[in-house]
Amino acid sequence: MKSIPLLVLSLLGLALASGCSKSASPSAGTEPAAAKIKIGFLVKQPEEPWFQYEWKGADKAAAQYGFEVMKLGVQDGEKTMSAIDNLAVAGASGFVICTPDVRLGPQIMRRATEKGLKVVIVDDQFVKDGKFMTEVPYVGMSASRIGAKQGDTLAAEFKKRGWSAEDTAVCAVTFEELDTARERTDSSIAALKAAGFPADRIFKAPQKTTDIPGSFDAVSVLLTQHPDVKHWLILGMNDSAVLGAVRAVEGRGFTAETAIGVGINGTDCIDELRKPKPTPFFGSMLASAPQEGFASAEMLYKWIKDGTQPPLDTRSEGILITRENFEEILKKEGIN
Ligand code: FCA
Repeated sequence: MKSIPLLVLSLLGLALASGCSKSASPSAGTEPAAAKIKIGFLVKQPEEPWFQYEWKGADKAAAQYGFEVMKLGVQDGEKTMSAIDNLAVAGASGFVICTPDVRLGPQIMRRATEKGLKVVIVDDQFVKDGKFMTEVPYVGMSASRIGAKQGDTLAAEFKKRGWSAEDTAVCAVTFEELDTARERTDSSIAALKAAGFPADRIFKAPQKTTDIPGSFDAVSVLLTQHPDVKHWLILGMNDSAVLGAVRAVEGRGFTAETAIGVGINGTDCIDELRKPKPTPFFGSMLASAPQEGFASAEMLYKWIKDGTQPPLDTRSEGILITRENFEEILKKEGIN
C-alpha cells in the first residue's frame, strides 16, 4: 500500500528534475509560443448563409495569417454588448461587426473604446444622429449600383417576355429603416422607372423582419390588394426578401412563366436555383460574402498587428447569377 505514494513521489521528483534541467538548457525550445492575435466576428443573423460565408472568408484569413477568430451571433443589442465584454475577457484585440441595429453604433464604439478593442464594420454601416459614422472603417456592398443592376435586370426580362405594362406590376419588398436596404430598393425602383416602367404600377411591401417569413407576410398583403395583376416583377434588399415574395406569389398560382424575381447576395438562393423546375426566382446579384469576410478580418488583423490604418470605405460590386451560370460562378467564388 505504501509503495504507491512513494512511487508517485519519485516519479514526480524525476519529472521536476528533468523539467529543471530542460529549462536550464538555453536551446531546449521551451519558450512559451507567442499568443495568437484574437479577433471577434459578430453578425446579426448567423442563420443566413450570407453571414456563414463571411465567417468562412474570415476563417481563411485567420489560417493564412495565423490569428484566431471568435464567431458570435448578435441578434439584439443586449447580445452585442455582452459579446463585446466577453471578447475583452477572452483577450481579443478587436472585432468585425454586422450590427443588429445600425443605431447601436455610438454605444458599440463607446464600449469598444472602453475595452481597448478596434472595430471594423461590415455590411450595415453605423448611424449616429441620422448620419453614417464614416470615421469607423467600413466594408460592404455598393448598394446603389447593385440595386440599379437588379432593376435593370428586371426591366430587361420584362421587355424580353413581351408582357404589357397594364398587366404587370412591380412588387418591391422594402426594409427602409436599414440604410443599405433602402439604398438598394430605391436604386432598383429608379432603374425600372428609368427603363420606362410606369411609376404607378410599382408597389412596396414593407417587411417587418428581414427574413423569408417577414417578406412572405408583407407580400401576401400586397397580393390581396392587387388581384388583377397577371405578371409580377419582384425586387428586394436580399435573397431572403425575394424568396419570401416568390413563395407568396406561388401560393397564388404564379410560376416562372408569369412572375420573376431577382435577389441580392447570391448566397441564400443556391438551393432555389438548384431546384429541377424553375421557380419565379430568376436570379440574384452576387456580391462576394467570402471576400468581404476575408477583407474585413484581414484589415482588422493588420491594424492590430502592424498599426496599418484600414481604408474607411471599401465597397464590392455585384454580378448577376441565374440558373444558367450560377454553379460556375459560385465555384470561382469559393461558394458551394
Ligand atoms: C445586410 C443584409 C444581408 C446582406 C448584407 C450585405 O446586412 O441583411 O442579407 O445583404 O447586408
